[in-house]
Amino acid sequence: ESTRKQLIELLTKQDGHISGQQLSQQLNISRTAVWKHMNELKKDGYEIEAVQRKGYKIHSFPDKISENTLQWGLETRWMGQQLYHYDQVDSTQEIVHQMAKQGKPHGTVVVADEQIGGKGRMARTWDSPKGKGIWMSFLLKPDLPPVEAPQLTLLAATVIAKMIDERSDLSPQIKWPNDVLIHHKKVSGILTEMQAEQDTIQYIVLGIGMNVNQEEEDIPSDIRYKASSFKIESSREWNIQKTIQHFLTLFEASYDQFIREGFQSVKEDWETYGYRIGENVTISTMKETWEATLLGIEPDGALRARRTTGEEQKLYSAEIHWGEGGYL
Ligand code: BTX
Repeated sequence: ESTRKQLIELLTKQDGHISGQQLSQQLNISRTAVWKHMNELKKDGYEIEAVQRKGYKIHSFPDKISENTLQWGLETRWMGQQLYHYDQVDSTQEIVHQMAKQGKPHGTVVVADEQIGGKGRMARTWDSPKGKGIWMSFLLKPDLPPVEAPQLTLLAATVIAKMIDERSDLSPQIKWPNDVLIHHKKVSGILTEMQAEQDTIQYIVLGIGMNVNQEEEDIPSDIRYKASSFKIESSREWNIQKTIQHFLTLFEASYDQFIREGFQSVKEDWETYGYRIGENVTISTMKETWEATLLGIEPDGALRARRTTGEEQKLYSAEIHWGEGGYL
């Protein structure tokens, strides 16, 4: 693995070609081993030119995602240290649930190019077309009481918003609890599923869908009015591997801080991206629907709102909407 890394470094540093002889000397491996590594790299989507008597030259890095390319250059300590990539799955959530039962560690990540049974919340579906987005789930084993699990959803939303913010000129916003919006359209969703026993969390499967490179026509027509992608909103293609790696790095740092310092650190970040705070909206729960002003989030992540009667409320689960078609 480290030979491969060094090989890629040598190829990248060189302007022209680098001979098999030089590579074998510098890496301290046989010419045959060099050749085998080259074939592996090509399989992973690296474009490498081989010219007789001149040697090798790297032309492009892969767009094709693999476990290797995702882990290469990933500078996390625990997040994604075990990482699995699939071309097509029903849902990455299901795979991580199975892995949890097999005893896979905290921080295990599953990424798929395509989901044919992508899940949203409450039995809704999540459209996950091939190669157009990031469809991934992680296994987390926090030492927290089950009531605090929803805070991880807010944490994940904050990390997605921060990642978009750092990689573009866009201004992402978070609609409580779990939608990330750009220009008022949903570009990402989060699904948090928990396995708990009385007072302890056994594990959490945190699923994240990010619409990255969809064009207008890749988005199902019935949700086009409320859904978008990073590409549509920024008018450029995004590198999916780098976006995943950036996300995992930021997630690890935020998660560690959250565990160390509690929700306060997340709350501050969340508030910089909070959507429609201070505005009038319609709130629905299973029982009723009413008008309210969004006030912000509570120290525990619950939503705070004020009814038109003046009464203030703390909400742990609800849907927020406004105007016509404002339901995301
Ligand atoms: P949600 O229930 O908040 O949103 C689902 C609703 O969003 C759908 O009913 C539909 O109206 C709309 N929608 C469906 N697909 C998309 C899309 N691609 N972009 C924007 N809007 C859409 C949000 O649920 C939670 C989504 C989590 C998805 C991840 S992907 C990896 C992991 N595996 C899996 O099966 N789910 C999670």
